Amino acid sequence: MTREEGYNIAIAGATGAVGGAMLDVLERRNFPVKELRLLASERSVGKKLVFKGREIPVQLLDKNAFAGIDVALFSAGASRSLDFAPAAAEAGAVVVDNSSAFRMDPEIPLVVPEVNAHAIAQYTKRGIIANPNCSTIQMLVALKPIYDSVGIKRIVVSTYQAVSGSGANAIEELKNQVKAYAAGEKLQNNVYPHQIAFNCLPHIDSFLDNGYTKEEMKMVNETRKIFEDNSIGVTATTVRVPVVFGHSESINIETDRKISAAEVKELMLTAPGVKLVDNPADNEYPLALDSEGKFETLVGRIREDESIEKGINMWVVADNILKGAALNAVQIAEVLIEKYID
Ligand code: NAP
Ligand code: 3JN
Repeated sequence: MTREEGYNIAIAGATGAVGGAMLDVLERRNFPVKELRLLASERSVGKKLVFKGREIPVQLLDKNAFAGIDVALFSAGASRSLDFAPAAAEAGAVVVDNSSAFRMDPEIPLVVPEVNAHAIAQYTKRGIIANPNCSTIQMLVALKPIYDSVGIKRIVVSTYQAVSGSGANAIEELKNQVKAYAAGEKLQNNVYPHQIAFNCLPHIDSFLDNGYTKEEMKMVNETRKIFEDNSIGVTATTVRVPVVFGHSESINIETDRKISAAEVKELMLTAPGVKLVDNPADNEYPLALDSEGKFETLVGRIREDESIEKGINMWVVADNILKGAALNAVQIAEVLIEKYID
């Protein structure tokens, strides 16, 4: 990092759940911000958001909003990314995009800094870097040290995803349903096709012809791209659960070479971005409630899969809005200013 006075940062979608978390993460990590430009729809123009105790008015997200910007963090949905990210890159900003719009584009790097920071160098092709889906990010933070140590042949993952992954309306829906249930009133649902309170919905994003959901196939395809390994088998079942923050994942892997549970625990102790929480004797294991507000991915319940020769089971939890979205994007920006832009 060379620029002492800081960098000009834009947040597209600043008024949203992820955009708001980006503001917090920039502040918590003391990112060297010179100008912060907050962008959203017409609905929010003039509204003020607070950064480091200072009120900043929201401006309109349009193609002319990026002059002089060094890094543009996008979290305004995939269609806004398709409409405006190329214009931001054209104006000279490096875009870090949180949506699925560019993730599988071969010219655009898809990055989890703890896993494949080297891929950031490819940003020069299009001026855009994609942030993976939240469920992929936390899974790969936990699996990368095992992948490097003994190789991974196959991953079987089931997710337990918090409602905050569907935005602020979904959090309201869960809370309102819990209140209505307690009051003995009729429960209303608009965001989800079924009641989410006291329920589990094996349905995240839309269904595809192969019977999987888009969310499930994001985990398959993004894992292969990030590990640069098209031979790795991945099968996912993604489930929405009545939790507000923190995605949990039950992960089963088949490794190329045998690894013991003790060796996996040892690897997790030094794995970047990981906190080992694995002391079942004292009822200590990763919990969604404990992940809220944390930067680390919590890993526990590590044990050998006794049904196969070379298998491991683990339970992986992270704050889906932080490591799953805002934090990962800011970490990418940190690498950009440290290594690539001055
Ligand atoms: P949200 O709370 O609904 O916020 C959406 C943001 O986009 C708001 O700032 C909104 O501005 C802005 N926006 C919407 N339509 C716009 C338009 N036509 N022009 C300009 N701005 C517009 O949603 P969120 O939960 O923060 O998620 C936002 C996006 O982030 C998602 O759609 C997804 O692509 C991505 N995301 C990624 C992950 C991940 O797994 N990495 C996780 C969650 C979300 P107004 O307030 O003015 O409407
Ligand atoms: O549902 C979740 O827990 C994560 C949601 C992610 C999401 C929500 C709306 C649109 C995405 C994503 O990041 O894959 C998108 C999208 O950009 O496709």
